[in-house]
Amino acid sequence: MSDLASTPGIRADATPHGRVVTLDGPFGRATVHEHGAHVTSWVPAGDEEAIFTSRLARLDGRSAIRGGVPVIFPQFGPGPITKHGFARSARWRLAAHGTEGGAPWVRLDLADDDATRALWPHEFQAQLTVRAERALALSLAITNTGDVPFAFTGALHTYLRVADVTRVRVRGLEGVRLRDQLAGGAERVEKETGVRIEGPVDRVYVDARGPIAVVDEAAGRTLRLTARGFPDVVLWNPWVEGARAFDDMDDEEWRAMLCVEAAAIATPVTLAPGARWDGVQRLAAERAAS
Ligand code: TA6
Repeated sequence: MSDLASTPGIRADATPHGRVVTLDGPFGRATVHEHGAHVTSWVPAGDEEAIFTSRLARLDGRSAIRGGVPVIFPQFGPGPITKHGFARSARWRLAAHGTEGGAPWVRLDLADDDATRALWPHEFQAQLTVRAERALALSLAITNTGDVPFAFTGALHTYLRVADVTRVRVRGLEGVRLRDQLAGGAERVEKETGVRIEGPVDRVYVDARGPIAVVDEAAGRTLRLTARGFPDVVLWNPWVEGARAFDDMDDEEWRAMLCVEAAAIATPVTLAPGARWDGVQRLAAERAAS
């Protein structure tokens, strides 16, 4: 592996909460924090920010960052351990980097330690690889490094930046069974070809698989998400009251975000000793031709 400082398109800045890495290549610029392996920005070349990070996000090296792409592992929840698991607030380690076809990439690793085993008694290695390609590609790999099987749920809890969520349509979910978390988990089948956000939304679309297009009418842009290995999709917006209840989100910011999360929730992933699972999410932006 070449020295990070001399690799074109990659910069790592030391901060009190760990290193912050910038990938700046021909296809766009991404920012990823060692804290949580948390991506907080993706600016596709010639376009505007595609990821929402709250201006009140706590960057203290302990809290989960409000916005960006929290890595949810080993539990989406609700469940016996910390909500959304511990990976998003753990210090990952910048483990590898390089460029491929001109696109810079980094890999961050997290392994079990006393603190994680106190919460979840398993040995694992997690790796998040971030590639600033034509699409921002996030690959999460989980390996069972212990000698007993374990099961986990997880997600790439992606906060998309939109100009006005009330004018967004989400395509690609029609006909998919969903669990409405705001209705006690009641299930129904999505009827809309373009799902509109008209109030608080918190849904798990089970076995969605297809590509998702977030048509952001007010911005004149479509954000496209494709995933492999993550069968489910979570759609979430806290709306007015929900945003007010967060002290790390500004009251009006609910309008500028929509979470569309590649997830493995409905059927936990079981890994035998030595086995590895991986999932990838790609995010690309497309402008409507004028
Ligand atoms: O992914 C949707 C969700 O699980 C919601 O239920 C909502 O609470 C959100 O995530 C944010 O969770 P957080 O723990 O980051 O406040």
